[in-house]
Amino acid sequence: SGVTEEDLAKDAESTGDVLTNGMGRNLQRFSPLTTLNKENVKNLMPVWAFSFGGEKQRGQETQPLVHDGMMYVTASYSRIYAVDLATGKEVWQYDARLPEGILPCCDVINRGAAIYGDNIYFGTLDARIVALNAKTGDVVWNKKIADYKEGYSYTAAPLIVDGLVITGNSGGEFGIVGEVQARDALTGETVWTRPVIEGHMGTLNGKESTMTGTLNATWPGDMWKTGGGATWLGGSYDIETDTLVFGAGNPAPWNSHLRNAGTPTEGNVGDNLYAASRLGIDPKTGEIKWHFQTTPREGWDYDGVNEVVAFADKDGNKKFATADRNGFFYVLNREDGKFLNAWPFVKDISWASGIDETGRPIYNEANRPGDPSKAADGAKGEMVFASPSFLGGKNWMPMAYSQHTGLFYVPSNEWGMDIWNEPVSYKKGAAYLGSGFTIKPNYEDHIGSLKAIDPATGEWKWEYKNEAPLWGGVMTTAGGLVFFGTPEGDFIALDDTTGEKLWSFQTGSGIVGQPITWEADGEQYVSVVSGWGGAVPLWGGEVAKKVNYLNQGGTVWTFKLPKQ
Ligand code: PQQ
Repeated sequence: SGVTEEDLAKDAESTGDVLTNGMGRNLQRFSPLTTLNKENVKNLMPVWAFSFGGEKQRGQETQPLVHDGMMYVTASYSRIYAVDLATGKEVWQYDARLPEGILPCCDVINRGAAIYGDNIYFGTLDARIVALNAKTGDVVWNKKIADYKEGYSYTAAPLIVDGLVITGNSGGEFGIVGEVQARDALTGETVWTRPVIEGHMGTLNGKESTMTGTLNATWPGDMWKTGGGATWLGGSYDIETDTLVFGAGNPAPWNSHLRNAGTPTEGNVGDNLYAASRLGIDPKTGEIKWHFQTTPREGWDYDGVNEVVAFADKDGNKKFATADRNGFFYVLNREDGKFLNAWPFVKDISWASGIDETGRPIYNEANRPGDPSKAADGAKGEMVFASPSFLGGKNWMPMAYSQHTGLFYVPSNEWGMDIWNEPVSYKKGAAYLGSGFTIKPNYEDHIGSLKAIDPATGEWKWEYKNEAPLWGGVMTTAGGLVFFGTPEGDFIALDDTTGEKLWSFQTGSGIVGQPITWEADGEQYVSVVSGWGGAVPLWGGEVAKKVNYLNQGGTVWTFKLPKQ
């Protein structure tokens, strides 16, 4: 009953299991199931709840996997559980022994596992990747991705393509270098590595392969050596074009004036490739096939990591869509990543007035935080109020695409920040920002905003407002439902065409997890993990104070309709 490449390839259509992060390689988070629908969802009831136990709580951002009568679910502090699907009883548990001194920037979270053959794969906060036997939880192999003492960590779900386990890395706030690595899934041996900051050398089968980009073309001096661009959200695989798609985070440090290689208006000098970009990568060799940079000369912490969803438009044209931290929703060509269109998906974007026909932002330079070296005291550059905040119009939490409505359901947040730059120099294992900031809500009554967006026009068909910032994944179904959770603890189903609330259930802690659905014996099940945390309570400034009453937790909730 080992999971094959074919099983992974048809995960989006097969309804009996959930084998990939994203509910299919296209990351649509769309289920063809209709058993549960607009008429009967009001009767949805919990069937079991599984607690992660212990005193370790904090953010539970995971997406469970379902296979062969078991659920595999990761938890905070690098834990993973196998749970009996029928009863909710634990079958095995594995806790990674984390060293003192790990440096995750944004909570001790994990976003999920991968499954292939007889193994389960998951990453740990000390920047390792572990293969476990799916039946027993015994360790098959355990490999180091990078040195946690330098600030590297790992929070994403690994990706499996053609017998390779493909991973990104975290650590962008510590001047690390973003990289994608591919290992043999059976042995854990490294096949290739691809740093995403130009000037760095890739490897293939233990030998140097090619340099990323052109040394110093878009970076001044040695800045590329500690250039950031963490590939921290993992990536996806587009089978149609045989391409891995990975995003790269913000360039380091945040202070963009330190990263200018010349006159910013000339060519792409100072763009800091390939930070704040999406990259198309050849899965066999690790060679970069294309790139699209969302925020060149990034200066607001607008990481370019957000997920890229593959879909077909109304005329059947194959496209990508991605909702960036910077507040713009992009549609790209699937063959070469070329820019097709972009529209705002949040209100009040202040740093750019739009995106030009080449895909480059039309900057509002007055909204770039000032250069501290030009300040009278040389210590604090001019402060600006910029929107969206550095936590983004949308952060890591995945959107969903419905083949039923042709709409994207985008979890967004309406907030801004005071931001200023400060002098900074690189020190191994220390924060490398050169910025200070305070996040503020843009509206009195809501920050969270789930929008239904038409990818042909950028039009918002409806908006569902939530008081606290939305921080969990979205799922949609052919039954006409949109599922998501709130930090206030409600797991909610909306009507996919009107946004009307059809059902909700209070889970006892904030939801920052990613819902799934599957079918067994003719019944449709829905699961979501509840447990408040992630970046908002840690970095949210005035917003964090506003939501500091929310309780932590760690529970998998599973629902279905009562038996007729
Ligand atoms: N992680 C969260 C979260 O899980 O709530 C939010 C963020 C991260 C961010 O806003 C980040 O900028 C971020 N950056 C990095 C990085 O640059 O390496 C890593 C992570 C992470 O691994 O969780 C986050």
